[in-house]
Amino acid sequence: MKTVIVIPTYNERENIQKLIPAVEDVLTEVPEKHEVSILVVDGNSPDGTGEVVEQFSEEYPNVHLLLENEKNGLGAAYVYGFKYAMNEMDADVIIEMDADFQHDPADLPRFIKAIEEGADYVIGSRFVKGGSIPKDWAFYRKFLSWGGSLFSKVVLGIFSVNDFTTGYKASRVKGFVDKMDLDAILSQGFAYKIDLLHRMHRLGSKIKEIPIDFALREEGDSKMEGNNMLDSLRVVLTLRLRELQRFLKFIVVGFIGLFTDLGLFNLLILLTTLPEKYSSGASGFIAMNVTFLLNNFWSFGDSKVTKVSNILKKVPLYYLISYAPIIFRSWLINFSLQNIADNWLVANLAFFMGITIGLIWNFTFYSKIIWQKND
Ligand SMILES: Nc1nc2c(ncn2[C@@H]2O[C@H](COP(=O)(O)OP(=O)(O)O)[C@@H](O)[C@H]2O)c(=O)[nH]1
Ligand SMILES: [Mg+2]
Repeated sequence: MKTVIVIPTYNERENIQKLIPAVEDVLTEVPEKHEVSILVVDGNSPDGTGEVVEQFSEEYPNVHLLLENEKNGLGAAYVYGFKYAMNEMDADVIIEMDADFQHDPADLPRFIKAIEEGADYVIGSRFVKGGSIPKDWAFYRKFLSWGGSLFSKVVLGIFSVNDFTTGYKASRVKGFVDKMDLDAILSQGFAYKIDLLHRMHRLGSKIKEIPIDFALREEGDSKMEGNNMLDSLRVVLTLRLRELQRFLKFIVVGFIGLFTDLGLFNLLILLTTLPEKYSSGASGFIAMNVTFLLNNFWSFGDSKVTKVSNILKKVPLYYLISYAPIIFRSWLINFSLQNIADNWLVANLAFFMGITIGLIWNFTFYSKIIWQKND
């Protein structure tokens, strides 16, 4: 397994001088079968961080330097590093790590082990049992950090994660990072982390949080941009809004499907001699295909399937998913009439409940199985 530790730097000369040997030291504990490299992405630091890394790369063959033209933000640096790690270094796993010792190199083997044990996305979490943020942080800083994660959790509905803005992580490339359009990441800065996490989650990655102690910076100053908070808020809300848009479009498609079905059914019974049973079957089948196409090219258009062979694979799945709630609804109505009361109101309440559950069911499985988001 090839692992690349991507470390972005800007004016981290003092830190990187100590960090590279420290990481190399820890890597001696990692089993031989793992090939681990260090890729420093330097934003053309005026303090000569790049030169230091270059010297190290002569001493250690697994140390690489990627030089940006200028400081472009943390997200931009990582995207550059991710692409290089995948395309030029053949990475199976990418680890994100800061250069300032806020991330303890001693934790590295735990990340690698967790991936080896089957996790696709390992999050070094400060907000789980055993994890921590610096005690010396002012109350407002602790609150912002914790509150920001709670906010993201609730708004994005990703309840399995407790730390949304931690920078110490490991991601599996195959099936996950390689499926993302990294150029479409929502932020050039710190907030890219939230978008990346959201994408990993949407791709169905197996997420594991491991506790980390987030230390104080050893040398130098934070490069965190002042607009960080607002930018993160923007990313969280944009992601939510996009999801909401998909959902609203999906509801509209549902209505179009309903009217197509009803219209065709009436046309068939009025204009042909087909028995009602077959007319209903035919109109339902056509409506289902119409909704597939509308969902594919519109509601879920940002992850549409275009290759005919892929469409042919997805369509039967779509039928299966979509028929399940219809069968369930019939059962629910029957059950309610027999067990609650046999009247019009109960039948309609059960019908409405069935539709609501069906909507959630369909939307969930369309999103997770048919149209996985990978932009
Ligand atoms: N290449 C590059 N590295 C950056 C940039 N911004 C921050 N870094 C590095 O990213 C890591 C995390 O940044 P840091 O300032 O410590 O963020 P903080 O821990 O949130 O205060 C450090 O190693 C920085 O040197 C950037 O714009 N470009
Ligand atoms: Mg830092």
